Amino acid sequence: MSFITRGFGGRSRERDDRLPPGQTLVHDFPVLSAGPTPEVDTAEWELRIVTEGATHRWSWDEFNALPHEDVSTDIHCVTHWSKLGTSWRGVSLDTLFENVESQFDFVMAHSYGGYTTNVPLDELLNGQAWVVTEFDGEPLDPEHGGPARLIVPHLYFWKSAKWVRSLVMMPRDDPGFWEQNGYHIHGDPWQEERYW
Ligand SMILES: Nc1nc2c(c(=O)[nH]1)N[C@H]1C(S)=C(S)[C@@H](COP(=O)(O)O)O[C@H]1N2
Ligand SMILES: [Mo]
Repeated sequence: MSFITRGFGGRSRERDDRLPPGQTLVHDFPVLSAGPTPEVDTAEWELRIVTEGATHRWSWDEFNALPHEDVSTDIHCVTHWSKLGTSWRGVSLDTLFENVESQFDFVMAHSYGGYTTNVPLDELLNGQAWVVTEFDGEPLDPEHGGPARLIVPHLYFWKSAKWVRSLVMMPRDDPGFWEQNGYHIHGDPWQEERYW
């Protein structure tokens, strides 16, 4: 699978295997934001997980004391760009959800600034999603979601809420901001779940 056939003018088999249908590679890092970049002060910042019974909260210091992981992953934007092998550092949602109990199966991610996006809980667990504070070994740029953003790299990148503030458990898969505006409820790039 990871065998690379690369020659003069040839194509990389590995690259082709990693590029979902309809996507084009980029080497820069485009910024896509529906509104202005919110100013988020880490002294005031908190991350919350809200269930039907409890609110779990982490201050910036508490969050930084959690076990962190380095994540290398491909990302795919619905506007047709993909970026391979991006490097992030943050806390796995498996860690954040360790002591969280809920009967609900769906999550709405809410951001500072008001953005929302919905994801089924089982697509955030088992090493599929992180709240990250670093990109390429540096603190995450505010325009890319700093101080902290969600990444859910196996889904189109609009599911990766920048400036994430809370993860709210929901009984149904209610649509978030882009999902209410015509984007697919699920967003798998390999199935081209772009719009609906
Ligand atoms: N809070 C918030 N998160 C967001 C967005 C946004 O507008 N606001 N845009 C989404 C979209 S459509 C994409 S493609 C990615 C872009 O992330 P980037 O600007 O770091 O490339 O962020 C996603 N997360
Ligand atoms: Mo996007």
